[in-house]
Formats: sequence, C-alpha cells, structure tokens
Amino acid sequence: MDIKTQLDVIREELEKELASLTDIRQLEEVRQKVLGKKGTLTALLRSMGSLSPEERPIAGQMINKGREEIGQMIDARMADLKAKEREEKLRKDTIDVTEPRELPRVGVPHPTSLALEEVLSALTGLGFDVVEGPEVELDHYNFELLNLPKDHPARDAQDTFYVDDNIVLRTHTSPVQARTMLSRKPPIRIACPGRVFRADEVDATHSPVFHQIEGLVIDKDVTMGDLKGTLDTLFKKLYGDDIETRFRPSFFPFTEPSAEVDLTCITCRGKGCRMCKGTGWIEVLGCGMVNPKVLEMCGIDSNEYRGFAFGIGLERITMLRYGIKDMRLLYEGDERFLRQFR
Ligand code: 2NM
Repeated sequence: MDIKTQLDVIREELEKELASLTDIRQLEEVRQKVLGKKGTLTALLRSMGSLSPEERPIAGQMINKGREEIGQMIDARMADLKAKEREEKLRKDTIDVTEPRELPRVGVPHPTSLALEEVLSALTGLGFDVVEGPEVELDHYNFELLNLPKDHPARDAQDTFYVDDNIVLRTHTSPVQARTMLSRKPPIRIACPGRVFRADEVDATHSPVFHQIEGLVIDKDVTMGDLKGTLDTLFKKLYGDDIETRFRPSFFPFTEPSAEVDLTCITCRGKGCRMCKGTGWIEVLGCGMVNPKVLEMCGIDSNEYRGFAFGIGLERITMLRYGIKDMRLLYEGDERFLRQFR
C-alpha cells in the first residue's frame, strides 16, 4: 500500500471511531492509538526510512498534512464532547424552584420566660425599675446585710452552695436589693429577677436552681397597707379583678413584721379544686416590712425611711399560670412540652 492509501485508511478508521465514541476518555485513547508513540500515524512516519530519497520529501509532506488534519478532527470532536458534557451538567444541576422546602425549626419562648415577662411588665407598669446582680455573691451581701447572722439555719452548708468561706451562689436575689440600697438614694422601687441556688433535693416542687423575682420599695411613709395594696394591684393586673390576696403572719430575718401571702386560686377562681386542695387559696410569696436593722446596715436612715419587700418564686407562679404539675418539666427542655405554651 502506498502512503496516500495508508493515510486514507487511517483517516477513515478514525472517522468511524470518532463517530462511535461517546466520552473524552475514549477520545484520548483514540488520540494515542493514532498520534501516540505507538500510534498508526507515528508508525507510518517511521516507515519513511525505507523510501528512496526522491520519494521521501513528498511522503513527508503528505504525512505532515495528514497529521494536521487528523489533529484537527480530534480537536473538533473534543470541543464537541466538552460542549455536550457541559450541557449535560447544566441539565442535571437544574433547580426546581417550585420544590417545597423543609421549614426551619424555630424555638419557642420557655414558659418560665413567659411568666417572667408577664410579672416584670406588671411591675414596671407600677413604677418598678428592673435591677440585676451577680449570681456568685459575697457572703456579706447574701447573708450579713440581710440580718442572717453567722449561726442562722438558712446559712447552713446544707442549704447553701459555698464557693469558699466568703463566696456563695446567691440563695435569693435580696443581695441585689442590698447593693441597690447602698448605691442609690431613696425613694427606691425595684424588681430583681434572677437565678438562685439552694442545695435542695430534686422533686415535683423543688430544684437546686430556680428563679425569684423580689420587689423592694423604700420611701418616707410606706406601710404594710402599701405592701398589701401593691400586691393586690399586681395580681389583679396579672390574673383578673376577681383575684385577691390574703396575708398570714410569718417570719423572715430581713423583714419585721413578715407575712406569707395566699392568692385566690387562679385555676378555680376560689371555688376549691385539686390545685388548691379545696381551699380556694394558693400560697404564692413571702413579704414584709424591711427590718430597720437591714435598712441601717444598707446605709438607709431607719428613722426617716421605711420599706417593704416581697419575694416570688418564679417557677411556682409559672406552674400555677399554666397548670404544670411537675417542676422538673421546666428544666428538661423537652420540645413536646415547651411547644404547648402560647
Ligand atoms: C422574701 C420575703 C420577704 C426580701 C427582703 C429584701 C431586702 F433586701 F429588702 F431585705 N429583699 N427581699 C424578702 C422579704 C424576700 O422572699 C420570700
């Protein structure tokens, strides 16, 4: 076979293969088969050695021209395959803009936060400022200034988490009020919400970590009547005009006199139910007139000023508000529980 015929055979063969192959890898194999070191065209070039000196330049020219054509054929097919591949990729990557998306999971406010907001907004509506303070507190503010002497049972290591001899996790938010009395001049009207700690067992009504809202009012002529009126107004605002409070004598070292306060049961509105054990009343807080000793230790002249204070257990109020029977539900973070409020 002469060179021209052999070139024609190679070209025809290539044409068939280019038509039948379908991807870039196959095309690379074909390129090697023709133009590679052991390729058919390369072999043809080598065979020139056996030609006569007159034939050689003509054959050389022919083969070079053939090689150029073959290279162009392969390059053209390559461009073609690349375009197809790109088209395929674009087709596969199409986004269906009508596909419904998965909705993001949004959290809900905790029932304790809902109750806190409710109580705080009622108190700010009555003119109270909201004041916060440290959860890790000096013995001095948590106990000493509140007339809890060194041997008082509430200071017992059984109830208090001690950090060291002088530092505790606050057992109430009263130290925030002691700090405020020391730093502000009367009149003072503050509400102090926050987390408090007591070395309690865990059960349906107790937790070592819970929340309080304490109120404090200091002014020239405040009386127990003002305390009663403030609490009545607060709870009527919160739960309705038919709700009343009832004071029972009690004792706290930081107040004198002191009282425990019952509220018309908000579940049965006073008729008697399981929640209030048939009494129509539910105990909700402790309060009293600030002990003059406490006023003096906190830098307030007890001849000129008096004050009243109260402390509400937030979890207790939350449970009453939403009819929750086990406090542990408030700490577990179970979404099935949390999603039921509001
Ligand atoms: C209560 C009950 C009675 C109280 C007293 C004070 C302070 F700082 F003024 F002395 N703050 N809170 C108080 C009084 C708290 O909780 C059951």
